[in-house]
Parts: sequence; structure tokens; C-alpha cells
Amino acid sequence: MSVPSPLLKSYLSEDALCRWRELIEASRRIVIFGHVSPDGDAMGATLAMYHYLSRLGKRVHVIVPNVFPDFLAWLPGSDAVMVYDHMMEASIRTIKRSDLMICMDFNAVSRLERMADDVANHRAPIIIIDHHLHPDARVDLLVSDPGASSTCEMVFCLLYQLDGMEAFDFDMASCIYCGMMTDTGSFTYNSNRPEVFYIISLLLSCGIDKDLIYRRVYHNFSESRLRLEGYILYEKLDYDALHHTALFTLTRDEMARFDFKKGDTEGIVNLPLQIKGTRLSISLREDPDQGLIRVSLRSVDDFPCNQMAKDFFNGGGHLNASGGSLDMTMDEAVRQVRRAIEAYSDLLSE
Ligand SMILES: [Mn+2]
Repeated sequence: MSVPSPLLKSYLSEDALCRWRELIEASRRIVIFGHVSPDGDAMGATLAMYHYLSRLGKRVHVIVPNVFPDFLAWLPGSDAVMVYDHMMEASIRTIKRSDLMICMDFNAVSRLERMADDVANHRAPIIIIDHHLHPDARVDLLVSDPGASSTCEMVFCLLYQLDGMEAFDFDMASCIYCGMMTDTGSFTYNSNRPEVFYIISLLLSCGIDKDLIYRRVYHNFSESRLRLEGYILYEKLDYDALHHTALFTLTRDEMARFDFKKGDTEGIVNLPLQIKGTRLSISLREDPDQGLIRVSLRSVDDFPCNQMAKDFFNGGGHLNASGGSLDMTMDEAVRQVRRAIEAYSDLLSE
């Protein structure tokens, strides 16, 4: 074990550290799971752990429920990631053969949706490593820190506790930086703790190129994606100045007009927060596959998106970034948003 750093958390108590070592040593085939619609943090965390455990000589697989966005395909190891929806039989076989399962960046096995039963029915130990609120503690080892910027930050601290800087190589450092960057909007929210930047400095010492990582993730638009953004901002944005709230909707037809690819709306909901004084931004998007309306919420300061998502949109998430879904028409969904804004009027209009 390395010398503990005063700036980095030691997530594992002495008991938990023993448990971790037991679980890892006893296992040969390890499966790591990321959440539905894997984001930069889910992919970065699972792949960093994949590289770490592979180097220990384990047979490691990363499985995610559905496809990950194209702008994460550069992540080292992403070509080995199994997408359950695309390779169900092989995924189920891999799960059944595993003797340890690690869930990362989500707080309960049930969150794996279609995959959840395959995981729950397999009798191998489960570890959860996550920064979301209210994790399911009924697992063999829970590593939880809702105060962390990202699961990737937690992975860094965890592996540092285990092996110090020896744990990290260039590929792992790139994966971890990607998750910390994407979960904090490039360090513009949820990233005021000094340890976030201390970790970045240690990752830079592994030789990562943070500017290149930024460009790979954020400068990866098609022309039609950028024009879709322009269209939304110019034609679709509805700004409620009284409540400092922005809303836009996007229909299936509009998405088709701009040659929509999965992930194309990613991040657009953040843009209205650039209007001075904006507290809350909401987007409503028709899901092309499931006939639902997808709701995204972003806020600033202490406005609780997650509470609003829970109360009105069958969802939840983080304080400043949440989501949900509505099984209704777009017109009805817009009315539901108005009701939500009205209910939170005091917090929004002050
Ligand atoms: Mn995350």
C-alpha cells in the first residue's frame, strides 16, 4: 500500500480493504457493468478498472446495456466493451461465467433495466462503486461517495489507496480524466473541491493530453448536429423570464430533419443556462424508439432538479442535473412542465 495523501480520500476502511483484496484474489473472471446510456463517467470508470484488473492478470469484461456515444469511442479499451443489446447471448454467457461483478456509476442492480435479471440471478459477489445518492447497500462491498465529482474521481482515490501512483498508466489516466471532465461540464460545476484539481495534476503527470481529450469529446459534431443546436436556440427556445426558466421541445420529425443520431441532443439543455440569471433549463424530447417523452433538467446553485424530476417527471438524479420520462403527448408534457414550474415558483422567481 502507498503512503496516504492528505488530499485524497481513503474509501476503504481496514475491513473493507481486506474484503476488496479477498474478492479480487478469489476471482478469475470479472465483469464490470456501466449504466444504461453510458456516459463519459460510466465508460471512463469501467475502462480504467478494466485496465487495472487486466494488469493484475484477471480475465475482465466490460458490459453496458446499450450503445455508448461515438465521442467516447477513442477511450482505450472501448473496442472490447460488450453492448448487451447487440450481443445478448455472449453477454449472458459472460455474466454466467464470471466470479465477481462490479457495478460502476449507478447505485442499484435494478438500474440495469433489461440486464438486471441476468445480473441479479447470477450468484457471484457484487461490488458497487458509485457517487449517486441512496445506493443499494445489499451488496458484498459498497464504495459510495455522493460528494465525489464523478465515479472516475472515486476510482482514482480507490486505486491510489491500493497501489499509489504505481496503479496508473497513460490509458487509465486518460479514462479517468474523461469521466471527471464530462461529469463536471469540463469543471464548471460540482468541482470546487481542491482534490479534484490535485487529481488532475497527478493525471497530467501520467502524460495525458487534456486538451486533446476535450476536443475528442466536445468537438465531435456533425454539421447537422451543430445546425440542430442553432435551430433549437433560434426557433424552439421558450424563455420564462419571471421564473428564470428555459424550456425547449424536440419532436421526432424535427430530429429527422436534422439527421438525428443518438447523443445529438447531449448537452444542448445546458446552453440556456448561459442566459444571465437563468435558474433552470428543461428539455422535452420524443424518444424515437420508445414512444416516451424524455425530460432533461439542469439548474444552477441549489435549485433541486432531482426533487422536481422525482415529483413531476418519474425521474431523479443529481441536484443540478437530472432526468426523467413522461408517457404522454408533447402538449401534455409541456403542460406538466408548466405545473412543475408553478409548484417551484417560490424557488425560481425569487
Ligand atoms: Mn457519474
